[in-house]
Amino acid sequence: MKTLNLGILAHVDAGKTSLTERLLHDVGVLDEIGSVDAGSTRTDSLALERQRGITIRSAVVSFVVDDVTVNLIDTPGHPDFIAEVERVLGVLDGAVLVISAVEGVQPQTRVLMRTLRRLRIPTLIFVNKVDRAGADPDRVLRAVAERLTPSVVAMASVAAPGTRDAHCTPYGPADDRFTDRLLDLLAGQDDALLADWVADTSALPYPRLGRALAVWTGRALVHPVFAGSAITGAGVDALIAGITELLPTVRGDADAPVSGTVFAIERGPAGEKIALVRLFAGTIRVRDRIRVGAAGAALVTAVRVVADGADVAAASVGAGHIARLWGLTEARIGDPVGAPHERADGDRHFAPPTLETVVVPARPADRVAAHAALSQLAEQDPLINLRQDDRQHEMTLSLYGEVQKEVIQATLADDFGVAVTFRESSTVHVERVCGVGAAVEVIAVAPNPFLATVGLRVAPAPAGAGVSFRLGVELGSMPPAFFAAVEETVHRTLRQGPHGWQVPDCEVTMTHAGYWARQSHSHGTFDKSMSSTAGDFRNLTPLVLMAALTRAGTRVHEPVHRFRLEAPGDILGTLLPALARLDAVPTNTTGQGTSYLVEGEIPAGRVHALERRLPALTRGEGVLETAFDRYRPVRGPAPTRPRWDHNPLDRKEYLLAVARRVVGGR
Ligand SMILES: Nc1nc2c(ncn2[C@@H]2O[C@H](COP(=O)(O)OP(=O)(O)OP(=O)(O)O)[C@@H](O)[C@H]2O)c(=O)[nH]1
Ligand SMILES: [Mg+2]
Repeated sequence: MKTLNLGILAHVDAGKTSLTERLLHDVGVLDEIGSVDAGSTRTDSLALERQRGITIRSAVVSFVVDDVTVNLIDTPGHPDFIAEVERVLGVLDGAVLVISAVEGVQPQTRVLMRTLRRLRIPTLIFVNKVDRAGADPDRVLRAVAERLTPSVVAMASVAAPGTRDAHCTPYGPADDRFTDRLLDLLAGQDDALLADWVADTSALPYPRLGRALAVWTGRALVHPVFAGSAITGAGVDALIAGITELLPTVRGDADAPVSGTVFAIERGPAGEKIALVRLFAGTIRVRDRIRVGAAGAALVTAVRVVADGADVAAASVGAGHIARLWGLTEARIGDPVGAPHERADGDRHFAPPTLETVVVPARPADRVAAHAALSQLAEQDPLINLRQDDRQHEMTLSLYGEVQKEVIQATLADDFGVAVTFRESSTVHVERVCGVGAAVEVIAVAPNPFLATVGLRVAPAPAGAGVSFRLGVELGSMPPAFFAAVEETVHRTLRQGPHGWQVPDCEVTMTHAGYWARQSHSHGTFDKSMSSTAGDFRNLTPLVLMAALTRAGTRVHEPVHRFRLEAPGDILGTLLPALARLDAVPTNTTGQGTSYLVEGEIPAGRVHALERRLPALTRGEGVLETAFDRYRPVRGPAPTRPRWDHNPLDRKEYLLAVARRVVGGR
């Protein structure tokens, strides 16, 4: 049996969950079709999802069409839950990108499509809601070609769009205009096809075009566009055929060594940890011991797979599939299972959270319980990045937005019985390195209190490049454990640069290294005052790195979103000054009949204020979409963030270390 792990992605409310439900129904898994509005769908199963009518967690369901098992992952569309999408990207063989025929291409759609194309994930586009008033599939198709990618071809025509009777007819071999469009698109990619066509312009048989379409769709260079309605079912047959015929299925080698990846963590009814694993190769059986991440081998105590819409116990799971595994108590999201797989890249695909907030338990006595509960949530959602301030004992979370905050608050109350409030969210800035800077501290040379020589040079790196650590000294000049301590500490220290913000991208080169070899007292015990330890390197590295960073100079940058705001035309005179007061800068304003479309940039920290004021500003008629765009240098004085961690620039701690060293015999 072939397998296809398929993600359904889209902007919020495009109809992903409704489409998932429709697909499950049309392939015969569900007799009764559930509805998002009634809170009865298969994939929006959390109580909160049902109450709010939005998807919060990704959910996996499964069905079989012909000889293909499709594991379908319904993802959330709200930008606050983009981390859920991030985690499933690494396990997808293909995707359906849903776009509403009414709202059209949104900033979030562009973010998703850009990422799907960059990762070369074969993607079909589905223009949904053709039955809803205002649906205009042709306009959406043009917007797709202009704003997402020109490499698209419409696969069906829509009659009576915008009415309950809207229906879709797939194009076929008899439709010359369709085959011409196909040929145009494919000949741009496929040299052999082009050569055959040039040789005989009338004789390319349709099956050949169909095969070429599948090949280039499979390479994520061409995107067939389907249309229909998740609610009426129009056009869904053609989409199902497209999924099985145009997206590449996998047949992993079940006899190869085990190789997979953990892409989600859940908790079972008894609080036990459940790892969702995509297996690329090999077979995992109950009672197998398998290696997970850095934690070593663990015993698999149970396996459950999704099959035909249900979650069932299984004795094993084979290559290509997705399973829930019990027993992997140390597993974390992103961990390789068995041998690492080439697709497990561990890279960030979307921007990190741009807000943070302090969590305050309603009753001070709940602090420990709140921390334990948040730690469990952080395990399921590593990007919330829970941390505790060493001094104030405050708990801080990173967030994508206010809806995520409300969801965390409700989850803590409902699932853990802990009531919390949040301080007002603040913006997470980043620091970018301006120039090149170097610093060095030499062993036994004052004021260096540590038994280590560390020299570091920092240099800027392009946005998104990450932190790279290189050795400018001989690898053999020191024990590997000391180099590892320096490298680890470099990454840790860069979480807070000179202004207290993360330095996400820079090049760090170790220019000097030195240590004192292990010495023993005459009676044979280890003499700490004469022998370097990894701790010396861990303590010295932040001091040297911060000195180098300060010399290189860093500039604080703030996150900015792109916004798209539709508003009634007559209020433009009051809207634009109001936007200016929120630091929003319109870059484009276009009239659309009686309404206006304003596009522009707004600092991430002002998005929530704009959302709050929108109803009053636009008589409740405004529609706002925003998505993270980039970081830009802050204007005016750079905001600083207090240190939550060991402070490498803290004079007092530094002097204490010197004193300890003196007392310790140096
Ligand atoms: N008329 C019409 N309404 C639809 C269609 N698909 C979805 N809807 C409605 O649109 C709303 C959102 O649908 P969902 O399926 O929850 O959308 P979603 O993309 O899963 O939303 P999130 O997961 O929260 O991003 C619901 O009220 C649906 O009933 C459609 O094809 N036609
Ligand atoms: Mg949904």
